[in-house]
Amino acid sequence: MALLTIIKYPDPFLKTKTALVKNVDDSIRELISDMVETMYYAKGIGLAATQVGVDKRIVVLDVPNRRTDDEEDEKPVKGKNLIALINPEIIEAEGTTVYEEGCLSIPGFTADVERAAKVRIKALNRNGEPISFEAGGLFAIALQHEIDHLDGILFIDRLSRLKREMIKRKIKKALESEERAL
Ligand code: GNR
Ligand code: NI
Repeated sequence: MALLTIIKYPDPFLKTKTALVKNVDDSIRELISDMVETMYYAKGIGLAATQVGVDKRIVVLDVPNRRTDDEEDEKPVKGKNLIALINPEIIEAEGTTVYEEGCLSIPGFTADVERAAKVRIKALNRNGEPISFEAGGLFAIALQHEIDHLDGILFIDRLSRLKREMIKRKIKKALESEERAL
């Protein structure tokens, strides 16, 4: 087990479109364990390999009270909801929803982001077996946020040009004043 370093914006590695995992072997499972440890340490609900400087399509998530869809009568799942996905893909998307997102790679900043409300995901699990499931609510939002990271996309890239330029300027200012404080 090891803690990994989370890369921060504007590091250009965050723009990497990561590579498919060809073989789910012990080294991949070890990377997943390290990503899970890092996600919990950083108190995130998800983490993508891109954020720890690894050029592989792997994400881990633990969204509290996640539900697999947004059916009215479905009870929220209690406890830990840890999931690791290899080569995840969105194969269906439905509806739209807006949520105030944050990112461990852009600490201290949030913005309202519009995404699909419901998604169907296809991926491999830790044993290299194919899985597919539907997600709604915050789980669906987090899945889209993490899969975006694997394509080099940050939540600020999903904002209107005006809002994106505003938040980028704010982040730049904050980073500059951090620099001056050193
Ligand atoms: O911890 C996280 N919280 C979060 C909140 C709203 C929408 C997306 C997220 S993901 C984020 C962790 C992270 O940056 N994952 O890439
Ligand atoms: Ni993020």
